[in-house]
Amino acid sequence: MASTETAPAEVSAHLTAEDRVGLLRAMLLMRGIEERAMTLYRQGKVPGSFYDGYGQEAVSAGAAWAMAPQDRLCILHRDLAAHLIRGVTPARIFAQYMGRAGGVTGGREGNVHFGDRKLGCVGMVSMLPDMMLVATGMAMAFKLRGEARCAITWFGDGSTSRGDFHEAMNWAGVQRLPVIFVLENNQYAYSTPTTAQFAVSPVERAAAYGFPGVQVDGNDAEAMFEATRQARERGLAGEGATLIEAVTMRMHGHAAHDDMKYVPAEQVEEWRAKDPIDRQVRRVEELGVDVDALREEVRAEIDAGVEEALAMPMPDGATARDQLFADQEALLSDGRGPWSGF
Ligand SMILES: Cc1ncc(C[n+]2csc(CCOP(=O)(O)OP(=O)(O)O)c2C)c(N)n1
Repeated sequence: MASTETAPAEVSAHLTAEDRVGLLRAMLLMRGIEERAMTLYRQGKVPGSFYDGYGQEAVSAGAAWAMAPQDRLCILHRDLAAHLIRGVTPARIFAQYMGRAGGVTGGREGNVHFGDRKLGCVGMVSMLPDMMLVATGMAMAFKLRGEARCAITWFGDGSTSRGDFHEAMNWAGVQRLPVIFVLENNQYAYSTPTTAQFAVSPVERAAAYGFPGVQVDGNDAEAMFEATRQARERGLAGEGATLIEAVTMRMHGHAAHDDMKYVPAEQVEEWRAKDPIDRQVRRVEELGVDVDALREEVRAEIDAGVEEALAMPMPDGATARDQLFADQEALLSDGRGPWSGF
């Protein structure tokens, strides 16, 4: 029976102390990398604009932590922690931002549009929210092949007003697909507030398509983990899709060029007090972990990553047309055993 639920706030029994520190580490890395990238952007080293997920780190970290290697992730531009958790290194990310040869796409895509197939991540499609359809299609393939795998994707509140959102939700519901939809409700779609976006809480829409919608504190990495873990279990048990509404706040402008003057200052201050990293720091400190040392370790990793990326060459123009189309033979024989290709 479809329902709308609120996820429990208590600590997940499925997280070890190491996991809890790992979640904090991933969020610190995400924030540190994006802050450094903004500086590189202002120095003219990152072409295009720059988009970040400041204040939303728990949404991608918590959800990605619940996924297994054989699962597939359609990651959006505000979800860097998911790439990090899958194993993309800071150096490759900085190189991607700067369009260098060593970036994930080797300079072939927009700076935040990337995905390393070998790590189970799909290159981002910019037309929002088409990644919902891609994730749904992958889940359909898993079901048809009888594979115990799940697909997950993230998208914003603005995306819920598009037809593709409803198409993906409908097909996932009709087919009871192992797919997890993470609605990153960060209160604004560019300058449009949610009050101008939907007349009902979007999480309630899941019921209309025959699967549960769960509202989660999106600034709580552990709650995000637990909600996603449960959604994944449902998917693998053949019980179908789940919509997770992660309630959070976009703490920076839409992109580097946007000063978000349209957001009331009190709203930003209110959410600053709910910072997802501060929250995880408090928990991890209770475990007796030296968070200053962890911050130092993360900073050193970022410094080394920037240095490595800055030393990389720009791509060779002669390779510009390489890797634009799938080579099916290579995809099916890339040595990843049963999870070759997607
Ligand atoms: C189909 C489509 N229309 C317009 C855009 C341009 N665009 C990029 S991001 C964005 C706002 C998205 O808002 P939301 O889905 O809430 O995500 P957020 O940026 O808040 O994370 C728009 C309109 C797009 N990428 N795709």
